[in-house]
Amino acid sequence: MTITPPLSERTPEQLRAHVAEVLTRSRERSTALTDAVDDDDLVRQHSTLMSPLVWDLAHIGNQEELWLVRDVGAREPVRQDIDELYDAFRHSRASRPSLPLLSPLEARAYIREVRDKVLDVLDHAPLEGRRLLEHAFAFGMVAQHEQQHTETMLATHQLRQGDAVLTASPPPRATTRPRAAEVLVPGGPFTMGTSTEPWALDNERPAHQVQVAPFVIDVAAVTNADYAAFIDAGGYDDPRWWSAAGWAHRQDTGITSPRFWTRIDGVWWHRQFGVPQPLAPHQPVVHVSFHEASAYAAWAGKRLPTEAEWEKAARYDPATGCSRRYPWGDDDPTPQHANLGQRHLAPAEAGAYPAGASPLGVQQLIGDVWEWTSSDFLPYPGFAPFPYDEYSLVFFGGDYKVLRGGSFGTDVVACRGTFRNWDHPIRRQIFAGFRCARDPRAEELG
Ligand code: AVJ
Ligand code: FE
Repeated sequence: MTITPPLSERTPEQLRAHVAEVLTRSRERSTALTDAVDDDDLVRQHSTLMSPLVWDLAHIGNQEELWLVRDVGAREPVRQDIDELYDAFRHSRASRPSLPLLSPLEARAYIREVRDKVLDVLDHAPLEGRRLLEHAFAFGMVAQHEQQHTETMLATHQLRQGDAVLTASPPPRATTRPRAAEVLVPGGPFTMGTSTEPWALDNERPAHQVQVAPFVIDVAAVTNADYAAFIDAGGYDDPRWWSAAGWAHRQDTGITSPRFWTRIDGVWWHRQFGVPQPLAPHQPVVHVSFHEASAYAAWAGKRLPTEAEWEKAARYDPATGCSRRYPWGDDDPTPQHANLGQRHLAPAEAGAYPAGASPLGVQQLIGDVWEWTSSDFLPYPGFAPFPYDEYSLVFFGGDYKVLRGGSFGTDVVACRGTFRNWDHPIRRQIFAGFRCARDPRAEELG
């Protein structure tokens, strides 16, 4: 294994090599996800929640063109005429199939032409002088953007009807049973967010101190078996466990189980990327809304963690009082640490990544499933939009809950201990699960 210095200490040559590597990896994945289906499938809308896959593909290229060809590279536009079509704020996802989009052939040619120019820009751009260029931030932002859309495309694949087209090895099994089901996280100050992580996005900044009261958090995410027990206990029919908005949503939609679940002769099955599977009891539950997560937690006598609690569980090192980059330390994730990057097409069971545990013993905070928190998506004190308002600013204060930690479908480049995701509390198509927390009992504080 080669030891590479942190991004902030790399030479321009090392940064350029790293950028080329992450851009290549993201393009291999978007190519694989779009080559896996035929053209008819690429232009079709598999769900009104999602864009046609061919829209994501050209949108990836258009963002890359805007930031790296035109802004950083100061080159002539490749296709200025299509900016409007691929502006996510101009057209709802539901309306995108009826737009005069680039065909699959045109979209592939377009993103290739943009990428060729970008690799040339990468060779020549100074990696200093502008905040956008420092530590190659703009390149890192574009690579993260492509990987965010590959996860979106993976969610589209999960919604797609028809035969399975994606394959991957099954996730690892648990090698250890966690020592305890819960851990106590001590109260006191904690540094949340970052001012030093070079590729952190605007909403993760700046680092700031928060006071977090002592709390107890589950070592593992809620599993399919745990969640099935909630269903069997009548959890979906008991308004006591649901918030007013959650209960209204449950009544309006008639939901009685996570998305993609069906019960056949008393046995639960779920469909994963076109393959019906008997429910794996020890894997984290996935495809539940914030409302379902909150109802489960209430039924279990617990609650969801706040965003600050989640991040303290993930980053706080009681030995030093400092915040780590990841639960296991400051090293970038490896396949031993976490289930990331679509290496597998499912979350791994609780206990499968002991090397990824936090100092306090909390497991699998990174990877497997995005974890709903109880927090609204709001700016940190001192937030400044960068480099554009539409990444974060326009979403603050909306009807969004924060999710943390990344899923099996999140690439390493788009996953950090500080990374913040958000979605509407009713959404279930994302790879979201949750873990529970609670206030400590008096005798636990002693
Ligand atoms: C951070 C995942 C909520 O996909 O809507 C992609 C990321 N922003 N293109 C999204 C994003 C612009 C964003 N999320
Ligand atoms: Fe986008």
